[in-house]
Amino acid sequence: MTVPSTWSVRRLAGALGAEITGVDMRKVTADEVAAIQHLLLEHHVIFLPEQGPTPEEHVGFARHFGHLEGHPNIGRGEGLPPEIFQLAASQGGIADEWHTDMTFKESPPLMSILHLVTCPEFGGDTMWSNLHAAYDALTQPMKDLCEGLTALHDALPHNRPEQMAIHPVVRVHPETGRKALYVNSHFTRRIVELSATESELLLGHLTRFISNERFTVRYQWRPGSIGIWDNRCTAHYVLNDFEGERVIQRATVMGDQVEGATQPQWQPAVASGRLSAMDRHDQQLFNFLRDTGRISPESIGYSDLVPK
Ligand SMILES: O=C(O)CCC(=O)C(=O)O
Repeated sequence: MTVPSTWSVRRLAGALGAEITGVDMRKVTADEVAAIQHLLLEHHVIFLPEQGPTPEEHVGFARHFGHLEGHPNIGRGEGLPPEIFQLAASQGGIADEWHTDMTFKESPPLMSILHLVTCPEFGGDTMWSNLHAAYDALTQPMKDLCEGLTALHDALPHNRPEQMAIHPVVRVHPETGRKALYVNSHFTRRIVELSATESELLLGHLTRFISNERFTVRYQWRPGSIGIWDNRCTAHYVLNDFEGERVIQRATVMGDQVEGATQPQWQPAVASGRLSAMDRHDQQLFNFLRDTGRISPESIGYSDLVPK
């Protein structure tokens, strides 16, 4: 794959991220779309400065990469096309917790395309982390353990805890075959095969681990900049250190199929046998496993005691 000779690609950090200049997102050809996809696979998050598209141009560009959907839980903002959702800091729209987009969905977004519409005078940078690099940096015993685990993700941060999905803790990127540590502090709630207390410990460690500075890039926005990230191998976080307004609009490319490195190696760890006060910590996981037919209540012996 050759990148058009009129483009220039500048790497931004050792772990991930590149800024591409010379692109006009309003007029990309099929070859240029392929070049952007290629650069995204290489750098995981890429930035196109000085674009400033209208919402319709933003949608037109994003459509080159797949099927778009608005956000299921966050309103899109007055007068915007349904494929765009907006976060305005003045309305609490500051995503200052590490996350990968919508991992509470069975089939989460594979890619997100953000337009920085209103930029604060200072601060409000966004950080991304390379989840391949985080996986690669685990010790072999920890890799082996994590590869056999799955995790429950939910939309509790959107007041929709009933929206849940289970994903492998280590996933394989469908295009590159690389492994990634697929957990985040915003949406990942519980490791399925560990007890609640074990899960808390390991998830606490892993979600902190992915945000280690050596796996990250930090981008300083200008009005009109576009950021494009691969949700299959990155997580991101907004620095809530600015004053005044900050508005972003995002188009979200759907269609990811999450595949694990291996099948789960153990059974779900929900209480069995005699019930105790601690078992309430298993209730969300138990209900999801029961409602999705992954577990039969009889098999763990407490069907009636956990209300639907
Ligand atoms: O505001 C940003 O820079 C990132 C927004 C964000 O976290 C998201 O769109 O998921």
